[in-house]
Amino acid sequence: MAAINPVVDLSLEDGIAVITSNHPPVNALSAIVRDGLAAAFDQAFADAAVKAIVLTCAGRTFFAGADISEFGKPPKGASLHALFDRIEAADKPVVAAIHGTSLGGGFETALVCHYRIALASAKVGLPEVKLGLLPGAGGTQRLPRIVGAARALEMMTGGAPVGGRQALEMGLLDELVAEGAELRAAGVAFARRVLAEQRPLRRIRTQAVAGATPELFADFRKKNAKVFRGFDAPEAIIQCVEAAASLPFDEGQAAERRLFKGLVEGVQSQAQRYMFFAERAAAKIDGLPEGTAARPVKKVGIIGAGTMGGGIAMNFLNRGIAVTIVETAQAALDRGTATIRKNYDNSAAKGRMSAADVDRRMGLLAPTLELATLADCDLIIEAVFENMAVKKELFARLDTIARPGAVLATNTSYLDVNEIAAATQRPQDVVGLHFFSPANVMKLLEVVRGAKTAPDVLATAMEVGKAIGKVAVVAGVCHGFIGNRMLAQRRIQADALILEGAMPWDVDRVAYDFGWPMGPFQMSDLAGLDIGWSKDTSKGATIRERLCELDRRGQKTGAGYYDYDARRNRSNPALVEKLILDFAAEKGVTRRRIDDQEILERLVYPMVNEGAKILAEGIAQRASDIDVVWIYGYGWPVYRGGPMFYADTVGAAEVVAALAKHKPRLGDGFAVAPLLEQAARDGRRLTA
Ligand code: 3H9
Repeated sequence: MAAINPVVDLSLEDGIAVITSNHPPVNALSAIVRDGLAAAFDQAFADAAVKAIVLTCAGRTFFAGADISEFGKPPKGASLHALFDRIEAADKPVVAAIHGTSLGGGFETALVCHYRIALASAKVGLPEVKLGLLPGAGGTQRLPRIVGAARALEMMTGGAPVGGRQALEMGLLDELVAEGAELRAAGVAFARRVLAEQRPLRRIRTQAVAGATPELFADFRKKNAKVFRGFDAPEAIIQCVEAAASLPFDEGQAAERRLFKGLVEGVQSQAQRYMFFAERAAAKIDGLPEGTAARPVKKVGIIGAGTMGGGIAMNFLNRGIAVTIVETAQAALDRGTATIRKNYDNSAAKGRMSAADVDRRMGLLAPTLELATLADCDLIIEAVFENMAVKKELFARLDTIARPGAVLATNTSYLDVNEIAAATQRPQDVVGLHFFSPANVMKLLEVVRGAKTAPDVLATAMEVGKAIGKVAVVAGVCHGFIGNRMLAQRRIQADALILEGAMPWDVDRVAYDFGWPMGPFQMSDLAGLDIGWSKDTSKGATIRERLCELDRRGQKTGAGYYDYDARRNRSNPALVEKLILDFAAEKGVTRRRIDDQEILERLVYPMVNEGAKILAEGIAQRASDIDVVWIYGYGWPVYRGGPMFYADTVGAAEVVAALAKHKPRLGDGFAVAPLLEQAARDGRRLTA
């Protein structure tokens, strides 16, 4: 074996050249890899003794794509496009031998080879859309030539990879290699067969695109309008497939390159690439001693079988982890258990799982009224009423029940985790696990680190999050942690805006157009306006309270800020408009016209400001963690990269100037965060 460079090797096995890349962790096609591949292919093409070439990778995977960290930087190293042109045009067969995840540019590399074989466990796909990109190395032109226009559109705008067997059926692969077999040897044997049988050199570029009709594209756009809303990449991908179907290959590829360039230089892809790394950075905990091992979690206890407790339980049941769920009354326990079953039955009815899957999950659930049953649990999560006294009493009892070393978690959304921990004799074992509703769906998990939380408890919380498919972010103790503390700022401004002159639907429209799935008032209607409200104590001190007093308590009562029909279609009631106008008059507020720009600035910038405080106080470890919280917990549009990244795209100076302009209206005690002011003064970014 001869080293071409530190990451690429070339070896010759009786007329077959094997080119191997070994660039951990995922064989991204970085400059050094491209340089090595270009030189290795040069050598193999020039060597008369080489009759065929096998391209393979060492380590955990075949090329997982272009090196994302190189985008946006000055180009260096050999060109991928030039390399691809030479491989495809070669007069010797080139076989890609794939294992692991062959994605994006990695799969495009395989697509320029004349043949592709893969381990059955391999996955292949073009996920660039998730980075706000399109497959920019010929993928948009080659994929439809293999799988047809319709399937190519689905695959590239969805971004999900397909497994080996399915890829074989779709014609993306020529042969599957049995698991356990040696892939390199299989590649060499395959190449020999190609030579022996004098198989033609298959160049995908010469094939036609099947099934591309004008209606297909029109229907596809229409069908997906809601999912694609706000994103640039899906439309660019559709245009590439149209080009593949209507233009000669080289012209189609030129269109692809032009559209790729537009995306890669645009702010959306910058934001989505930033989020790729932000999500991975969030898993890293500052100040954790090296080698801190998580505690094993095989059995979980959950206290509270309400919406939250039930949703949390489902996460574990889905992963085959046994759950004991505790309630105080049989009726509540039965209701909670029935809801879990109903959710699973609904999934089964939609074909997402089998009846046996439902039974398996329900078989792992042990409902009980006895708190003492939790004695053998490794992790106990409290999801009861949001009341400090109740939680403290519960944790004091848990202290006497839980086995030594069990992790005791609270799902509180706002309360002081240190105070809850202090109710036990083992504050080091207490941590916050803040799930977001619906807890079985939302990806975010805020892991709240108490002052005394032990390092291995924190590590356990992060591991558990990963095991149940969540994106876990560490937060420090404060009222509302990262997400809800910032949300409160948006809430304050939304309420002020409707008092000063806007209507709820104006505010919601601006929020929706910004990219949120819904605005603050729609969100309130969905959650219920009566959270924390009671008829007996209501003082009618806010618009929300007045709505509750009219039994307009949100969607559940068919009315809130909006009216809802039986199908939950919204309309803007004159009654609410009058209620707001009367309320404002009563408070002596002279209403004025508020433009959309002011609405947007007042919804978003106070959140950014709070984020800067959260960062300065060390409540969040890094600015990107705040963005991860907002993307995964609150539907912040990922193409805007989270509030802190968004502020950087606007510029800290501009944010500070807008806050100064609105200051008289931002509420008593509103102060610009020193960190934000500093960034504005120094022209620095908030995110790295
Ligand atoms: C593209 O190809 C464009 C072309 O069409 C056009 C070109 C002209 N680059 O996720 P993990 C790092 S766009 C750089 O934790 P897993 C990652 O940051 C690309 N770095 O592992 C992490 O670093 P750290 C299309 C990358 O086993 C480490 O590797 N391809 C890249 O859970 C481990 O990653 C994609 O979008 C990369 N491409 O999952 C695939 N990929 O340890 C993106 C990973 O410092 N990658 N890293 O935190 C993935 O989906 C997953 O990483 C993968 C492995 C499934 C491969």
